[in-house]
Parts: sequence; structure tokens; C-alpha cells
Amino acid sequence: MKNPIYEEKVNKFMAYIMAKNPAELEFHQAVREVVESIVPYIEENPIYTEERILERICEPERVIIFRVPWIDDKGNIQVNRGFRIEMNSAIGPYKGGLRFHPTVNLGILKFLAFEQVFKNSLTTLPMGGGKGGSDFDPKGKSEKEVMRFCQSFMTELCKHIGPNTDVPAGDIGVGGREIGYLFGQYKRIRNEFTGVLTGKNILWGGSLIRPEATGYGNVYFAQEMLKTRGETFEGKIVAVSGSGNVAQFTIEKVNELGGKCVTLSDSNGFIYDPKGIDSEKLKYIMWLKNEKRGRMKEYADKYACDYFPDERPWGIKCDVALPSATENEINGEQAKTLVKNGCICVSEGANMPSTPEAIEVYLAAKILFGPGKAANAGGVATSGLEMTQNSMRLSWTREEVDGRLQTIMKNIHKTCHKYGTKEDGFINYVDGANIGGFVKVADSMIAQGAV
Ligand code: NDP
Ligand code: 2IT
Repeated sequence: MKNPIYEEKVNKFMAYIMAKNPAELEFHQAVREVVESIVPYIEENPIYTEERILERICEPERVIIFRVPWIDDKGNIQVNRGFRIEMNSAIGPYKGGLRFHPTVNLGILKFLAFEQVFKNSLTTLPMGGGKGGSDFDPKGKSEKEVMRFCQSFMTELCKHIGPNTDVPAGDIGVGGREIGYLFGQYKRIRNEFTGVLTGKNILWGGSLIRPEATGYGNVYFAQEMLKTRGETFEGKIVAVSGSGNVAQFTIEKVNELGGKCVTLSDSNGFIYDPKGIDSEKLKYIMWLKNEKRGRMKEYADKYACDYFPDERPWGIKCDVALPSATENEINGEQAKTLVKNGCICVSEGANMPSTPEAIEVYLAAKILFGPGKAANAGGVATSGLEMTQNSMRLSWTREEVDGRLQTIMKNIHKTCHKYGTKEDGFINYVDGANIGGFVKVADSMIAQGAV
């Protein structure tokens, strides 16, 4: 539902972004989505144009790219590329995850860092935006290879981060195991035991609920959206994609709220289990994915359900869809299928899983659509709570952290409501999240001068 009045201004700005950042397609996509929401808002508030906030907010404060050499089990030298995008520090130290995946490149990490700026602002916690990672593929690597890679990666990264400067965490391919190796190497080189990473093990400075937080938070956000239409998760059929950290705890929370998750996926295909993925099956998935590091196909074999190689779950009839794998995993056609099959709510556990065409479909159909920067903000919000606990040298209980997470997700929903409600009462959560996230960062940038 693009507004033709502003289309020209958006296109002009995008021409500037594309010329300046050639070949960074995901970055262009993420910027366009935000700019489409922001342009009408800044037309009414010309201070942001005078201060050149859009130009500044799209330019990373710093980009670090480095060589990561490591020795494989055969004694051969391998070389990967490491990145850290320090996007914006107007409201706090750079904060955001690290992704280890063979598709990682500058454009993907810039899109993720850009999204993170708005997401972190929405949490209301004092965190700027950043993202990093490597094109290293953890699949098929031995434990020792992963450890040596993480140590080499941190040997360079540790020069650029710190508990008051830049605090990385996990993302695709970076979970508790990798955070452990990264933390150990940071501590060894810097001789400092500090909260320089989040997602740490509870034994050495982690926070309860951080592993659960992104999945739980997305379900809490979807719950708030459903509430606006007098609906709950009770009895709902839910399609989930992915099978990693976010997907696993999404299922746990949906089950607790009486919904039934019927799909999961990995990069090879998806499973359809119409009986529902109960807590017993979820336990198996956690073992399969987190310990054995196997494939979803093995789930289909074990529980005798359907497996669809090289496909995504969006053709399965569902009431709610919670994409939790990766970017651009729902296209326009798949979004149409979801809507046609009666899906009333899409809430993004992953970052930018819906293409622009898919978002157009949701908005035209006026279903509930929670964009990632609002819906999956519970992960980084709980990272913020981990930072607070580290600063205080105290640990909160599960109930304390979960309570704060729920309050944060409700507040993000309120912010989206405030900035995204249209004349007919429809809440456009895309506009709501983009404008709501923008205002705090932009006003802070103005107050801090042309830096
Ligand atoms: P994990 O590495 O734990 O799991 C990722 C899952 O997605 C795996 O099932 C993986 O399958 C699948 N996947 C990854 N890449 C692709 C691809 N190109 N095509 C199809 N499937 C793919 O990561 P997370 O669960 O942490 O992250 C999932 C999403 O959530 C990402 O978009 C991430 O940015 C986002 N996110 C994560 C947060 C967190 O706290 N962890 C916070 C907010 C957002 P396979 O096993 O085959 O690799
Ligand atoms: O995309 C994200 O918000 C994350 N991967 C979590 C970042 C964090 O710092 O916890």
C-alpha cells in the first residue's frame, strides 16, 4: 500500500542509497521499508530533513572487515572473512548478534545492523545497533574446528568491542557453544571478565530466559496483536519455520498457550506434523538440532510424518504463521496462499523473513502483521537485561526476567499502536515499528550534534 504522494521522495532517496551501496540488495530492501514509513513522518517534522537524519542513519558509524585464518583438523590453513558493522551508538553501545553462515556478506550484515538500530530503540533499553559475523559455515565442522575458528575471530574482534563500546551476541550459527569459545578468548586476550557478550551460559554471567527470549517474545507480541481482535492462541494451528533457537522456544510458548504447531523447517526442507509438535517431540528436536546437529528429515522419519524437501511450510493451512528461519523466506505468492488459507496473523521471529511483496499482501488483506524489528525484539531486550545484571553483578530469577520481557513486548506493541494506527483503526505495525524506533534515535542524534 505505497502512498503515491511520497513515492517520488522515497525513490530519490533510494537512488542515492543504491548508488552509494551498490550490490547490497538486502540492505536496500531494509532501508526502503523504513524510508517508506519515515518519509511521510519527516515531511510533517522538517527538523529531521534539516538535520539530514536519514542520510546519517543509513551510514554505519564504522565497518570493520578482517581476515580470519584458522587451522582445520587436517592441519590445513582455512581463511574466512569477519565483519562487525557498528551502525549507530546514539542511544547506547552498539548491540547486536553475530551470524556464522556461508551466505554472510557485507550487504546482509548491513541490513541486519540497520534493523537492529530501530529494534533496539523499540525495546526502550539503552542499546545502539550493530551486527557482525562471518562467512564461516559451522555445518560439518568438528567441535575443535569451531573452537579454533571462534578463537581466531575473537583475536581480531576483541580490539573493537567492550562492555561499554559494542556487545555482540548470537544469531544464525552462533549459539551457546560459540559464545563460550568467543568469551573465553576475549577474557584471555584482554585479561578482563566483563559482560562483553550476551547469551552467555548461566554459570558465568548469562541471564535466565535469554535462550528462550526471542521465541517467547515473538509469541507474546503475537498474543498482543491477537488481543486487538479478541483472539488468543488457544486452539490455533500455527506454522513455524526454522528449527533453531528461535523456532524451538516459539513452539514451547505456543504449546503453553494452547496452540498447536504443525510445521518446522531447515535449509533442506520442512516437516508437516498435523498431530502437533508436543513437548516430547520438542525435546527430541532440541537434541537433534543442538547436540546431534542433524536434519529435520530425521524428525519425519522418527514420527512418520510428511517431509517436503526444498520447500517452505507456507502452503500448509494455518491460523498463525511464525517465520523463524531467515530473511526472504516468504514471497508474495506464499503470502497470498497463507491469506487464502485463512491465516490471520504473521509475526516475524526471524529478521525480514517476508519479502516486500509478501508485506504488501498482508497489509492489503489487513491481517495482523508483526514485523521482525518489533516482534523479535525480545531476544535483544533480554540481552539488555543480561547487560544490566552483569553491571550490577547480580542475577535475577526466571520470573523477574520473564516478567520484564513480557512488559517490554507489551510496550513495543503499544508503541506500534501509537505510531501505526490509521484513520480506519487498522494498525499498520510496519509504520508503527519504523516510526516508533526512529524517533528516539533521531532525537538523540540531533541532541548530540553533527557526529
Ligand atoms: P539458528 O542458527 O539457531 O537456527 C536457524 C534456523 O534457520 C535453522 O533451522 C536453519 O536451518 C534455518 N536456516 C538458516 N538459514 C537458512 C536458509 N538460508 N534457508 C533456510 N533455512 C535456513 O538461528 P536462530 O534461531 O537464532 O535465528 C533464526 C532467525 O531469527 C534469524 O533470522 C535471526 O536473525 C533471527 N533472530 C534471532 C535472534 C536470536 O536471539 N537468536 C533474535 C532475533 C532474531 P539449518 O539447520 O539447515 O541451518
Ligand atoms: O537479531 C537479533 O536481534 C539478535 N540476533 C539478537 C541480538 C542480541 O544482541 O541479543
